[in-house]
Amino acid sequence: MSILVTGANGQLGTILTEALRSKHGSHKVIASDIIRPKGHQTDPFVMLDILNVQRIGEIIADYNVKQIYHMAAILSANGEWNPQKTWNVNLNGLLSILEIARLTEVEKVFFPSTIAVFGPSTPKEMTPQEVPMIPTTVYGMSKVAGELWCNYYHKRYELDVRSLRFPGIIGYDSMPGGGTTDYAVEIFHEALEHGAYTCFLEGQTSLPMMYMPDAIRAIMILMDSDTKNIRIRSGYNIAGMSITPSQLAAEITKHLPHFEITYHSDFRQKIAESWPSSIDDRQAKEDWGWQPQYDLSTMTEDMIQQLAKFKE
Ligand code: AKB
Repeated sequence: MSILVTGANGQLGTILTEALRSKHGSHKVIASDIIRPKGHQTDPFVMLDILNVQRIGEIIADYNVKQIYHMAAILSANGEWNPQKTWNVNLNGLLSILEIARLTEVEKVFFPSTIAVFGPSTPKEMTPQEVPMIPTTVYGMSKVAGELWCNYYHKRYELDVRSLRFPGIIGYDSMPGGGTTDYAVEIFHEALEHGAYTCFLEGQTSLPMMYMPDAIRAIMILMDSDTKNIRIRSGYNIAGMSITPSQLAAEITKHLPHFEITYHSDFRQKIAESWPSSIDDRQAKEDWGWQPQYDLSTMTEDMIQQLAKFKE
């Protein structure tokens, strides 16, 4: 049996593939992406355009795939440059995965959802699990629809599909691409390389974030949990920390006293303002024991230590 990761060259996909390989053995985890890996990904790697339904089917049959981590997606900021393409990749890609999983021997599917499913009419503070969801980005729209399809495939066909609503992910070993929360990774690289960063969000914009090790642990715990504990089949709220660019900059300054931040907001500011500032993840805690391990201070310390090693 093997495990397929789509979008394996992405920020989360890269690290998730490594984690799954350490757990299950390298040869059992098939990394796939539309672009060739830049170095990180080792074999087995297969090229896969998620809109190529026939190719998905061939990979699942050839490798006897029993679990799929469907990470391929276009993120919030990039999605706004090409709404139709984003809808097509994000929603039709998922529908192909769900349908092939239903018709084959695939036992479990993981679908990453996001805080982008929420919109301006959603309560901003400690956003509950079940709330109005009228997002303003096509990425958010595709993820709301995706959650509903996951729920549908579970209820109607008993497909074991599980999902998390990720906040912005901060990590040192892979770069985000095209998201609204990307500033929280860029800031570390710029702080270490140039001692300064111009942030594309305003200083007081509070957003939910999570350190990469917590994000990977959340996926692993969720996917290993007994099916009877998984009461939500759309997407679970999960929280790590809630931070603003100025709080993050102040924390970085404790380690790099000469670091300077300036602000020059762009279209991503509006997207950020439509999202929650903090998340109520009680249901994930109750159902499968979710507990984050990193806060702003421990995450910042580790990020700087790890990145400094790379830059030596
Ligand atoms: C983005 O900013 O688009 C993503 C997300 C919050 O889903 N990081």
